Amino acid sequence: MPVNPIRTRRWKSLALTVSAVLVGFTAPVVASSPAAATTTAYDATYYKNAIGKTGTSLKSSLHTIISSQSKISYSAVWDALKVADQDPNNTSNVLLLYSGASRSKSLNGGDVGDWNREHTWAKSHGDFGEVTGPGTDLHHLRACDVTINSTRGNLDFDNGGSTVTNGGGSTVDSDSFAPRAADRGDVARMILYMAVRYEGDDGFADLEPNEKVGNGSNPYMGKLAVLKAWNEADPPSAFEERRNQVIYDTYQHNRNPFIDHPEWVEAIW
Ligand SMILES: [Ca+2]
Ligand SMILES: [Ca+2]
Repeated sequence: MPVNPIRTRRWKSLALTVSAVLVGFTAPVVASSPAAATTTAYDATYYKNAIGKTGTSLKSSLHTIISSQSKISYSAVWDALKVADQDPNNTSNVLLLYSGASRSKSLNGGDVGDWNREHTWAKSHGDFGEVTGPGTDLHHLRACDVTINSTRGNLDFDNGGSTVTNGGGSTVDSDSFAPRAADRGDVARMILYMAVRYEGDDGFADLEPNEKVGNGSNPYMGKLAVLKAWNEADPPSAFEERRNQVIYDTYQHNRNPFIDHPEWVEAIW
């Protein structure tokens, strides 16, 4: 079910084509369109102070907007994920990040075959752990198969590697992990939410994307260029938009701006 009924999209490439014709030459054919410019039901309210901005000005405005939030404990994350990550085709199940598997909500735990709480921004990258804050922020916490969560570990994100068993098409090598195609945009938007939300002004590290793998315990996550491409290739789905709305309405009362406005990724980075 669409979350924002008045949400509309128009393609930047169309606008570029029109302007190119106006100045008298033919626009080149682009291989892949940039993320669609969007309008949402929240532009006149929640995002009012960010609309029209770009670059560091946009990032700063969004940081202020999304930093106003409620926070939940790590133990409360279990039940929140049972709501936020619910399988749209089976209300008894959650959908698992990276693999796309559907699994009973009751199988939360730490054993093989269970699902647990994946920190998409690995908690070692900035050492925020599981105390209330970035370690319990639902916008990057996702239900995930225990074994696949362990395979991902704290690896940075990049293309390539060998196929992960039961990973839905996810791949891994010694220094990076790539989710299945349908989760790549989700991961990019979660990582970039964290970069905007956490700026080092609230007792936690300033989280930022960079172009590296092997970031280890540094408060960085790579690779930015790959995450940007994933944001373009896998736009927000109904599942992702519902999840954003559930977190906003019920738990944290803040939003992931990149699910509402995926074109803001390019506007900032
Ligand atoms: Ca997706
Ligand atoms: Ca940051």
